Amino acid sequence: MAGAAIKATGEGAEAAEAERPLTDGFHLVIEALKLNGIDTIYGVPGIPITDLGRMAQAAGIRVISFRHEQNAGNAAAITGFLTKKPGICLTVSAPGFLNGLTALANATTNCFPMILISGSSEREIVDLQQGDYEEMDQLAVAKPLCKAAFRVLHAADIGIGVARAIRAAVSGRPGGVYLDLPAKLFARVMDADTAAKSLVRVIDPAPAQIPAPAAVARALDVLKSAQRPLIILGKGAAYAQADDDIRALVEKSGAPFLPMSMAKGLLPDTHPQCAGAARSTVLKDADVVMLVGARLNWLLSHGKGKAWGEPGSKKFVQIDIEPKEMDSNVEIAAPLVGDIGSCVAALVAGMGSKWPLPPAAWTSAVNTKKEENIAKMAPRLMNNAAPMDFYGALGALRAIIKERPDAILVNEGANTLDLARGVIDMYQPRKRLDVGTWGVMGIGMGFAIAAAIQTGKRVLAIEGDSAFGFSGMEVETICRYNLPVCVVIFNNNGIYRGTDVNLSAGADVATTVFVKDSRYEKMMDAFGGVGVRVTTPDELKRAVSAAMDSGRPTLINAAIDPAAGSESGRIGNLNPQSKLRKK
Ligand SMILES: Cc1ncc(C[n+]2csc(CCOP(=O)(O)OP(=O)(O)O)c2C)c(N)n1
Ligand SMILES: [Mg+2]
Repeated sequence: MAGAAIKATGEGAEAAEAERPLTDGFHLVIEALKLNGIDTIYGVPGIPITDLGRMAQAAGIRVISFRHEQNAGNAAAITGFLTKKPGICLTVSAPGFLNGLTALANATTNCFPMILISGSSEREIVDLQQGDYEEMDQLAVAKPLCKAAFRVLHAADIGIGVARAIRAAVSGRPGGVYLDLPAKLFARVMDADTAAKSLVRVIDPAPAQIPAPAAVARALDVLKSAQRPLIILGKGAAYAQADDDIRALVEKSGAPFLPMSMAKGLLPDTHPQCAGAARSTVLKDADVVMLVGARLNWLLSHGKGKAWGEPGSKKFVQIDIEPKEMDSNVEIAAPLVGDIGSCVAALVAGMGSKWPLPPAAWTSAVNTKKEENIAKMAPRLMNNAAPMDFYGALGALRAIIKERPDAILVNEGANTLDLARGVIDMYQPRKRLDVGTWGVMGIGMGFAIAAAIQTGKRVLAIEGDSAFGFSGMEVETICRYNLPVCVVIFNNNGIYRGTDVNLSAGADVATTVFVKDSRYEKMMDAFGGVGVRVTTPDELKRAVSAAMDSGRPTLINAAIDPAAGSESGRIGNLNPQSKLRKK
């Protein structure tokens, strides 16, 4: 192994012994990762992991250094989503660790497999709280925020520690894992042969979880009983990489389907059964809803309330790998517990060749609604007004993705997010990456960088001006690694809108307002990329096309009418209002 270069020093009779090859903690961590197919690490260097990054790079792992750990963590998280292997984020102790922790918690919430590996300070000093350099009991802090947390104290345990972390991240419902490596561990030396034997290759890290035949039969019975079936595809379905079986399930069933944000493109949004443009109709009127890797959380109004029509009017079939997910918000008539691929394959097999199509009254009612809504939207997307509104700008970007369906779209913001999700059709699986379950700002540049690195495809990041600010410094990282990322900032001078006024007589601007007409494109210029400012949809389309053709790091500052957005985008209903506030 790589550590064999180190020789023990000794004297006299111990000379032979001294020639025994040795290795150390640094090499063992790297070898353990490589043995398990880890080829990329995202992180920020510093004590005690600077050499670990260097040596990992020397050993052939791609080590991508970021400007802030949260962005490195987000890159690792989305790598997990895209590859089904844990993405690795490497951070320094206490503050670096905490910076990475938001991404780890977000990965766990979104069921993305990732491992946050963090160096930590000396246990003896930390535990006696004697004020070590970057002192923190990181394991205790991480534990409630991730799926599993481990600490390795002995070099001989590095292999097993890495193996446990990998298996914990990807098996069952995937999630974030914390691996604590105290500084002393890296320099610990051990006999190279013994060390090699201590490494663990994780066999079958995410074993198939086959659904019970009775549960499959029950699910099919419920689906068959439907007069108005609906299939909802969640990002769990996208993660599963069971694209052909999912398509077969949807097409055999003949049911309208609704993709959740990151499941868009599993089947094209232009598919005749896609009910994305008739969302409120299908949610309200369906009588049987089959959830495929989608949770009944806030994003689906918890499966109840006004959006879901008459109380008790629906039966749910739910496919999920996590048994606890069943009945989380409403009764599930047919729980199907297993991995999505196995469950969907079993359903397709059970449907046979004579599965009845849903009543035409249902599918044609959905289609009528859908066509009505699409027709209503069309002229808004064609408007070439300046200043641009969201729809005009998104109409241009929608055309770009239609022309380049294999490009990856990253998206965050409020209006910029909600409207782009609705307007931009996706055509291929796992091409839309966004704020996920938490609606978190700050994923933009980390996701974009990892998407470019993992897939080699063009990346288009559509960012609200506020959203961009959370990770904007990583444009330097994009330039440093010369990544084919085009960032488009929807610049409406603030959060939701740029027109708010300070309610007091004070001189400060309102809390949601930024510097007017900021020249974000100069940030990209500063690092050698292409910076462009555009004010019309035509200019926007031209600039993005050029960026997608060239693959050069590009930032397009798109001036959007500061009055065009609405408060909180499409989720203003979640925003508490003061009864006392004057309107
Ligand atoms: C980490 C985090 N902090 C704060 C928020 C609250 N938040 C939601 S959207 C948003 C920014 C919206 O503004 P912008 O990105 O400019 O989008 P716009 O609506 O203006 O298009 C903020 C700060 C959040 N979701 N996540
Ligand atoms: Mg904005």
